[in-house]
Amino acid sequence: MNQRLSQTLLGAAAALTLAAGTVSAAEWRGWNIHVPGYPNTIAMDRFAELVAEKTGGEITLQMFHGGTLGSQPDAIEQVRIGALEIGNFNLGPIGPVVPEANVVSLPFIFKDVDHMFRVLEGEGGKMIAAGMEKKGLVPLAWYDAGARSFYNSDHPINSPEDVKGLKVRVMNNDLYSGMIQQLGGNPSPMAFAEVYQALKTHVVDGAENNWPSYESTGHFEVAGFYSLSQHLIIPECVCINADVYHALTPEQQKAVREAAEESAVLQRKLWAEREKASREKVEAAGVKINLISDKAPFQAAMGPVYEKFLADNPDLRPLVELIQATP
Ligand code: GTR
Repeated sequence: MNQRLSQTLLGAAAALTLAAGTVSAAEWRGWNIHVPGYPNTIAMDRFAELVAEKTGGEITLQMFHGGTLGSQPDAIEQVRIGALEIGNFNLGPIGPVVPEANVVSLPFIFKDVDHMFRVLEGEGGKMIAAGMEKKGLVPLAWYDAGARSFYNSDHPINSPEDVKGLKVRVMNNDLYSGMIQQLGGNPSPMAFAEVYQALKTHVVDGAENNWPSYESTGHFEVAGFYSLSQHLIIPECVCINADVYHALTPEQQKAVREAAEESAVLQRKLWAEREKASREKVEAAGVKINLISDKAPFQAAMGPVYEKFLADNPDLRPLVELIQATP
């Protein structure tokens, strides 16, 4: 073979390899809001490893933690339009975009975390997933985010009267603003990353979250009264852009789903451990924790929140009733 011909052949082979490489290897980027060591952070890193393993390296996922790629509402938008492929989202900020997913943000709708998972694993979960998919998000698996309770820098909350006049940070979702208003407080929708400073400088008096987030953000250092209202139990998802998901081969879809489900098993185990550890840590730091012996007045105050939601979304009444009827 003369030199020119062999060079041409080599060039062609290189071009083919390159082309094959670009066609079959996808590089995804994923968003997560939490810090290193947080259950979701560890589980999303495991998800990334499993995606690579199970697709034989056809797909790789680079995770960006700590909200470095933007706030949660922005990241949800980015995954919807395909600027990012993957996100580990809380269904709270998804609610304003996906009415079906907003049902989980009705205060006190779930009896406890197990009830929430029973709903998600049944017909309710299918309806929520279908709603999300219509808006460009496919949930691959559900993560645990425990129950959210109120905390503030002023006094323990035992009854709705104790919320009166308090400025409380909420996630961006009108349901949460309505919830605080019904309790007589002033809601302040704000990005997660801004809450520590806002509490510290008394721009807000309080906020609400689960044990691990209350602890990992340092909010307990600046808002030392944690009152166990457990008013919201909101699931989180490993979500993928719908177009990206549907462009995968059936084998790849299976691999990616299995990877997400396996990461969820890990997340739920780590979550249970971290809830305990976080509570112990804030208790040792001097946080005053109080149980609320009677939650009925809080629940009763939510009547108008439910009524408005159902008036705005009459077609979601069956889903709300399905959840309430799920044992
Ligand atoms: C956390 C949740 C985050 C974010 C945050 C918040 O519990 O895991 O996704 O929603 O709460 O309050 O903004």
